[in-house]
Amino acid sequence: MRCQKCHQKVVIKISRANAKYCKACFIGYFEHQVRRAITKERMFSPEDRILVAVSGGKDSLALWQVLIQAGYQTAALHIDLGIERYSESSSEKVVQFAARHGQKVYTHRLKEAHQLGIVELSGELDRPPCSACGVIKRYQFNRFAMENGYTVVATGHNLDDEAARLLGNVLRWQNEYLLKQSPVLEKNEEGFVKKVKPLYRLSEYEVAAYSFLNGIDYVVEECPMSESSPMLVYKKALNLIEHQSPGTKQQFYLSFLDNQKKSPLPPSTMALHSCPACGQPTSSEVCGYCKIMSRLPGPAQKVGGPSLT
Ligand code: Q46
Ligand code: ZN
Repeated sequence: MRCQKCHQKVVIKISRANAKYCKACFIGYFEHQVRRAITKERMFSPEDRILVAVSGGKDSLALWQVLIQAGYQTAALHIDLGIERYSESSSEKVVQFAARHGQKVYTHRLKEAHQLGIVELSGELDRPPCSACGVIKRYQFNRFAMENGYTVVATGHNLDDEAARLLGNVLRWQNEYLLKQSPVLEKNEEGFVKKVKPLYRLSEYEVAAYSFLNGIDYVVEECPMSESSPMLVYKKALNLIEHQSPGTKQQFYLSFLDNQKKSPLPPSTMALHSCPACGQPTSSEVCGYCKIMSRLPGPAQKVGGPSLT
């Protein structure tokens, strides 16, 4: 089988686009999709200082690599969740990647900051680990970016992540969440820094292939907590449909984005203000992060910025 662009040997078939590529043309296609996302959605420019949220997995490291190669100014923030073997190998991959590319990575360690990893912390709170993890990560990325002059936070969410999230939001008709489901969330005066998802047009399979073909050394093991995450069920459901009808996943998510541009949902009526405990923006009395911290046992938890190395 020959590449549709240059007739070299095919290394990947992309059913949803009815395309087949050799290694060089696939890498070209992948990077073109990222560039297209950045320009089409006006994500950032070379003047921006980009904070990449890196977990050590394929998505965030592939994103970081594309941005470095394209010459953007980047640094990364990694959250060490304190999950024994998984967090150790994730942190190791992130640090090695940064060293190999001469880039700066900051790490926030949950166990150093709170004496608890995400599993123990969610047990204390009687809350699913992924829900506590989401609050902590969003808070730390935003706060770190604001306090250190980063103009954009970039995450490695791919098409599968976004389609699964959309399915979850649609199943419950969560309008407030649907409004935030965009590859770009602009900064606002209340203190949210701009957030972007440059891989939103690329599937998980394509990101894995790109990482493999580029020799990116990422942590292959998934976070052990993902087993209990509802996102996994939504992904499985969408994969089942995608298998029967290739292209459905991208149509589902990208058509939602198109419709949002043509006839947007009514804007949020939620008013933001500064959290009285930490100053970060929130629509509740105190922000989700401070609420979590106030419920942890022991001496009052520090809500300040991350302890970094
Ligand atoms: S890292 Fe955190 Fe995910 Fe692990 S605890 Fe859940 S949310 S599964 S992206
Ligand atoms: Zn707060």
